[in-house]
Amino acid sequence: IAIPFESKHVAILAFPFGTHAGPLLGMVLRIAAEYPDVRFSFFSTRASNAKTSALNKGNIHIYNVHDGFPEGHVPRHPMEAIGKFIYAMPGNFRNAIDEVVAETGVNITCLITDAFYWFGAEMAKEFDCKWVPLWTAGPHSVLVHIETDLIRERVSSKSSNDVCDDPSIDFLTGLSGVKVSDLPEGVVRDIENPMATMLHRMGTTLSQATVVAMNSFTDVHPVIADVLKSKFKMLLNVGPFTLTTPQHHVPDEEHCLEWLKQHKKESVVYVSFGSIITPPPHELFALAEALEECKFPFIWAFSGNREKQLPKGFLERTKKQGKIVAWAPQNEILQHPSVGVCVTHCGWNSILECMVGGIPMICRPFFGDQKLNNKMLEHEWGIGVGIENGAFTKENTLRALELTMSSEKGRVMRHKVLGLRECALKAIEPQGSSMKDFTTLINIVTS
Ligand code: U2F
Repeated sequence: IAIPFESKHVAILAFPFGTHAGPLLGMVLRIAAEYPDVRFSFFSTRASNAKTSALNKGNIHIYNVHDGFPEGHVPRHPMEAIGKFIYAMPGNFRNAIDEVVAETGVNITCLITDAFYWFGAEMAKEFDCKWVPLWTAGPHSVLVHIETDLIRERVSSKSSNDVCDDPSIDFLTGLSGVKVSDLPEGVVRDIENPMATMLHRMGTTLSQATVVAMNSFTDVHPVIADVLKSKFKMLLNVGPFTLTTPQHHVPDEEHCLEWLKQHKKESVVYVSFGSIITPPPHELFALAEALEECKFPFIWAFSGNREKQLPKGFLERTKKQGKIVAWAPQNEILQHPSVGVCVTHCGWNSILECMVGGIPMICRPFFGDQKLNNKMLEHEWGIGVGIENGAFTKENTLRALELTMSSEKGRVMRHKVLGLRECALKAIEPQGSSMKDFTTLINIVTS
């Protein structure tokens, strides 16, 4: 029987901050390409759609949703923007979806959302459709949100009987050695803010999803993958997205890749703190001093004010040694053989890109899942080293650079990360786990 044109309608609800909407759009691009007769309506804010260059394309239609602010208001801080947006949802999404359904006359048959959106469970019931949340970070971090109630209960009873004020959460399979101080804020402390409430609600509703998709591959942590499988109706590891979905092209205006060619194998330090973070001024200063003194060539993705925030004369003195760019073609840089280490805030996308590139990491986490990611990089996978005492000083940064670039420990780290790279490449072979999971995902979304 011929299926009538656009009888299927997939609505996609993106989280419009950090690196969330881009990977979600990439996943949708891949699904949509295989089913041109299914309509995909992608909803995010105007600012987010502009950043991901989301344009109407074939069967993908892009819509702006209200960001929660009056017209023309510019938020002073990312947290202000996030708070207001959370306050505006799900109403803003619901209004936009209702308009599109009325306009097209095609009901929603599948709802794909950022996993943050706990209300997806209820909305899917109302639409009588499937709910497919995408968790854009690692398996260990979603587990702590699922187990938040248990963690809170155990930790409060522990700390009242115990002298220890940083208890471990080793009662959770796969997370031995993880302490409360490694957890995202909002799990145990500071639990009332909008982000914390959203993540807590997410943890209690993901089990209702038709399937939970994750930007990961099974061998990242098979034990936790099994635990998650027992919590969800279905878990599909469909990453790493850099290998499984079309990537947003970052222009190389400053010719970083050409510059890398002039350097020896594994000799260059790459520095980036993702899309939200700029380290505090004294740490930027210390990092710059360490880079200059270590003499390793470097590329630094630096979005701040170079002249004001870096040491006096630094730009002039290091113009041969280093390259500073506002936004780098990071994914390609991390695949280049000249790169020896990545200094990172431990965002999940950067970690996956380092795994695929076979690059060890120096970790300076800031918020959310980043401390937990740092813990896993150091203690579970042995492919990263944390900055001593958690903040850059010239001395501790020099020690971390020395360790990763020139010591036996660094060599072992590189060996281990190359092992993970192999696993990622295996997962995307035609019969590999991520490829199989992607096929299942496409079938569920489009059937
Ligand atoms: C949030 O992460 P971020 O956006 O801060 O950081 P990443 O997950 O590491 O993603 C950064 C992406 O931006 C790219 C880089 C990554 O794909 O290749 N990029 C670039 O192309 N050029 C640059 O100069 C710098 C970066 C959050 F903060 C994290 O804690 C979460 O783990 C993450 C995923 O949920 O989202």
